[in-house]
Amino acid sequence: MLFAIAVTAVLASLYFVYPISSDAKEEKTFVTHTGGVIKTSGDVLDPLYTAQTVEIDPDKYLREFNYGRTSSVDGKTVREYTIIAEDDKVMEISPGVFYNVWTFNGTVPGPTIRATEGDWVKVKFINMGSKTHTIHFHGFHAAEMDGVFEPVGPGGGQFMYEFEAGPAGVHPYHCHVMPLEEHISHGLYGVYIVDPKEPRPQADEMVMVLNGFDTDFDAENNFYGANTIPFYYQHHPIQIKKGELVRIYVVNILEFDQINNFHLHGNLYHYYPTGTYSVPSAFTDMITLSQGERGIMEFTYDTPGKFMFHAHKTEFAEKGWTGLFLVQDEVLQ
Ligand SMILES: [Cu+2]
Repeated sequence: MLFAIAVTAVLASLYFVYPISSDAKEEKTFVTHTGGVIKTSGDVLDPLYTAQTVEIDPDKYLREFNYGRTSSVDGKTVREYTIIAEDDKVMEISPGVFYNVWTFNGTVPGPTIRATEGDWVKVKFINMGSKTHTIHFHGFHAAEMDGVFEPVGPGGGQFMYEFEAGPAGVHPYHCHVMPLEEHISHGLYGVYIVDPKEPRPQADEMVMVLNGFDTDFDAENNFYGANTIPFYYQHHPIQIKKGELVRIYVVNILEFDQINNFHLHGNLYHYYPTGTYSVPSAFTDMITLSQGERGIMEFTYDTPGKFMFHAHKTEFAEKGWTGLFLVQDEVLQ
């Protein structure tokens, strides 16, 4: 009897050490916010990325600023950029998920255009797509530079957008051709930063565009992310330094959903709506943004470690909009 109890106890303990794993790959069912049912083993919803599987590189995009070709005319700084639209590329936006992205300069989002308030900005737009496209910049410009009533035809059509940079802040740009929802959701957008004449304090600066993809064309996003690739910064934490000011230019361009948000763990940030205020409007760990809303976040971590950032709309986080900051000690000099 004692022997039987001992054997049972040993077997029971083995069960907990070596749990039966036959259901590890079992498909789980998720119900989306509009009632759609998704079945997945988790391989798609929480993928592991390798460099080989990423055609759009969120690490490169994060801290890459395009200041244009710079010259001086009558004492005024002129910055010239070239943006080329295409709409025939199919890219792997998540392992095994291929999607027809529409791109500015070959990526989603397009390049981050950066100038200083008062600079003269010239953007040569070339439409190499098969559909009509434009660029509509937010910010100050003349009516004929609005990218709404000046359609640029496919197959090499061109337009020169020219305006004085302003106001200082963070602004989106995007195609403004109908159906707008289709042109934006496929990826024709980017960020336009205008620095104030008196520069902001030195900081580790980065750009985060909150976006998503409707990969089954039901007017509902299947994936969410910061800078396009779902779960990317979860698997590739963004390294920042303890004690260093971090400044994030955040833009919500998400189509189909009413809101998006940005929650930071273990810390709070100063938030400057549209980046046009010189004093923050909030000291918070979460902001909520509708489509086109944007701002500047500033924060510093005083302790090393891993800290999450993600949409506090849980569904978005679970479908890709989540990441990590890896706070490291200062490098000793
Ligand atoms: Cu377009």
